[in-house]
Amino acid sequence: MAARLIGIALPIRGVAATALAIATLAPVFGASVAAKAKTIDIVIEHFAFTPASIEVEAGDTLVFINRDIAPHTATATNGSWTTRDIASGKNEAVLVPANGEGAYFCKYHPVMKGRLIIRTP
Ligand SMILES: [Cu+2]
Repeated sequence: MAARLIGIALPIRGVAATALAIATLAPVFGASVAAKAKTIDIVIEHFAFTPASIEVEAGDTLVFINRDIAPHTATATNGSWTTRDIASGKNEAVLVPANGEGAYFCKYHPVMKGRLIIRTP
């Protein structure tokens, strides 16, 4: 239960500060993709995504690294993108879609929340 409470507290911190930026930038244009797409690691540990909020560009690759015992996913709240199930100790990569939803969660543990601030390249 303690782990779940930590999972709630961590993601919420960054959300308020970035809410305005997300509201502005959420409709991403699909025309171009970054010339130099990046690979960005997001660690899942203690039932939380770290960093909970991160700036990315369409075309970047996110690698979710599961350091928990339990399986997790990273799934857009509107279903526009998702990882496969990420087993304990495994990684799953997902491409940041041009028109993807920034808010995401774990479908097995919906209190686990993260946010992508998706910029246009
Ligand atoms: Cu989970």
